[in-house]
Amino acid sequence: MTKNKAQIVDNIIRKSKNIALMGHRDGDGDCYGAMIGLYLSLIKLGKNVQIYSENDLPDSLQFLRENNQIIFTNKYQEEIDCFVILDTSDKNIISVPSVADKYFSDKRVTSILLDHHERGELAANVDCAWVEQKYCSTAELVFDLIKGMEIDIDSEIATALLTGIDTDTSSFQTQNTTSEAFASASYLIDKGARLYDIVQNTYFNNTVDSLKIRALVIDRLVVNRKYNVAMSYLLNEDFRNLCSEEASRMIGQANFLNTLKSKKMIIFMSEIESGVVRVSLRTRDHKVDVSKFAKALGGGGHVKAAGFLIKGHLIFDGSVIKIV
Ligand SMILES: [Mn+2]
Repeated sequence: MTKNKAQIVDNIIRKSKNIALMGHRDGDGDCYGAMIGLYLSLIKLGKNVQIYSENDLPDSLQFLRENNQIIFTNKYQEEIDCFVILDTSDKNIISVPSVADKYFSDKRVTSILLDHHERGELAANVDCAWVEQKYCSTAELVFDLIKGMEIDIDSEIATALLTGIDTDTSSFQTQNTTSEAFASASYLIDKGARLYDIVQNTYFNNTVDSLKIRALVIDRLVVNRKYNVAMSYLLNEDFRNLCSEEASRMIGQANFLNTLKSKKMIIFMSEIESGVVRVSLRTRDHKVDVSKFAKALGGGGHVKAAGFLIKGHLIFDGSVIKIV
């Protein structure tokens, strides 16, 4: 299956001239790492490549463009003949939906999905969906793709792809850390991937503001003893005085809470913009599948890490956290 998909994607890419790449909203290390790794690889094949993103790279990932000139766009371009979506199978969280819709409805554009989340509705919308949950990260899938295409992996490509593998496994600690993930990482380090830079930029990057935000999250932590579920939250007003960079650290808060011992589930809620609450679910309990909750509530993700968005305002009335 992998071989066939890789071959099909290889063929589509070789036939295309102008390729657009797009990830999901609030892109993380895997989303941007996979996109930038693929971007640099396709440039080597002589393709014209655009990365679509609604935001610029977060500060913690700026090191990925230290030695190259990658510019993101959000403007529709008519000449695109191949559209690649990475790291999400959920149409609702795609980065620039207005442009994506145009490429989907354009018969001249061949669309490809590269993802390691549970197969979602996007898989049925594209011409070729290569979606496999065995990959720890989309970056690892892209690594297999470009290695199969015999593209020369230089230290910039290697660094971008290792960023995806390292961040999506929380530095090889999560359950999706396979021997293949280590083997891919080892290969990429041999190709010059800057592991030390990745770790310094993505894990040792707290600011005074981000630590104060964490203090709020810890202070608001409550445990529902009946269900053995721990919860915390951030209000929209908590973000108002902070730079947007801090708002992108919410996934980090959920992962941080997930270090709690013997809890069935972590629920972390944050009003990421006025009237939009992101709920992140985490578990380390082998019997719990949080993706089922997320899916039932219109979101998605993995067995151990998932989430969904709810329209409404987050309110804490002194005893109960409500979304109204
Ligand atoms: Mn990912």
